[in-house]
Amino acid sequence: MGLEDTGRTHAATTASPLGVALIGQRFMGRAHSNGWGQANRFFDLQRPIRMRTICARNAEELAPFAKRFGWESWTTDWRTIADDAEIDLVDVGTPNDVHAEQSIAMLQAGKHVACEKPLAATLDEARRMAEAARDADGKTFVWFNYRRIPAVVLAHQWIREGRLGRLLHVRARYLQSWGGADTPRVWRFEKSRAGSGAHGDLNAHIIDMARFLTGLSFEAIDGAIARTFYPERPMPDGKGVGTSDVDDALSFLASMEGGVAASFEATRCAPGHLNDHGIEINGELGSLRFDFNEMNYLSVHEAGLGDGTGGWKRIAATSAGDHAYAAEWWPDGHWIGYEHGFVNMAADIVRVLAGEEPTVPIPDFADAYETQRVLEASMRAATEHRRILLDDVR
Ligand code: SOE
Repeated sequence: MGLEDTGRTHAATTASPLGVALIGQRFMGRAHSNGWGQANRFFDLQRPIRMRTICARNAEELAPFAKRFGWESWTTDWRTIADDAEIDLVDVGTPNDVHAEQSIAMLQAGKHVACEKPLAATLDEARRMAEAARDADGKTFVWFNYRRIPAVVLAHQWIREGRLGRLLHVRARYLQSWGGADTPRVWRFEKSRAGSGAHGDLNAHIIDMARFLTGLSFEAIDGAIARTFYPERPMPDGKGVGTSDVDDALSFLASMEGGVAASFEATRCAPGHLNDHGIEINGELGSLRFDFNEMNYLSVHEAGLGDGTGGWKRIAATSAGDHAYAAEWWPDGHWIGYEHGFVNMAADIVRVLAGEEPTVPIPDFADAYETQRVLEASMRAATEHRRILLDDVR
């Protein structure tokens, strides 16, 4: 896209608005609110998004939050959302232990549901959510937001076109640094609320990414190691210490369909790795590498160039016409960031609800349940110190 092509005008739509409610107001509340608001501005959508209600527990913070992000109203009682006929879709952006209760209630009330990842705190809850989705009229979506980065979409396309040939090897990591000894014992360190630690929070993303990019399922977890480095942490109110009973790091080796050998690592205790995740996929004809810290690029290597011109190529995935979502944003080479994944996802959700195809598939509850099975299997492999077959985890 040339510079003169920016500032596109958007076609006015007369279709009925899609009424959205969001439950949750913290980090994901901000990311999702921004997603719904910006999607209206940057994408030509068949149905405009109406940001009807935001729900969270802290009334004092909620009113200014609603105003700032453009929500029409707010409530501290999430159950009232089920009765609001103006709401078509409920976005569940709460801690993991309430995903099941809230999502199932909303599906039973006839709403579409977009739930934050991981799908649930436990496999049982995830299974109940997938079953409720199967029996409901509403559609479901899970916020694996990194699928919606243009360079990731390009990787998906590259593999679908067979450019890597037979896939052989996957290597994925998700490292963060915020979980050191001084980090307060917030809900993310309570097993009863989060389900697991770095595993469900971070491995969930790269498991989804591996499944999405390769299109292959997991067959076995061949070995895993989980560690809780800090079993006690200072309480958030400053009064004493509390138990942290989740993993601070979990790494595992897996067999995927077709004999693909895969490795995954997650920790929140890697100083200097602020939000460092990436995936490498190696096949018979070539390799590719995505690194979030260079999220506008996809690195690719095509094997077989034996004339001395081989090597890695970095593709800037920012060109309208060639790269997903690029036409909606800025001219070529004007980078996008973390928040754009959420905006792109909000737009794709509206497309699906208007009967259109999303840019690339959005995981629904059935799909995210498959990721949850891999989470469960690898946690079992770590705690039972043995190989776990995915067929035994349902
Ligand atoms: C915290 O570790 C966190 O916000 C995750 O929960 C998100 O899913 C990840 O994208 C960024 O880090």
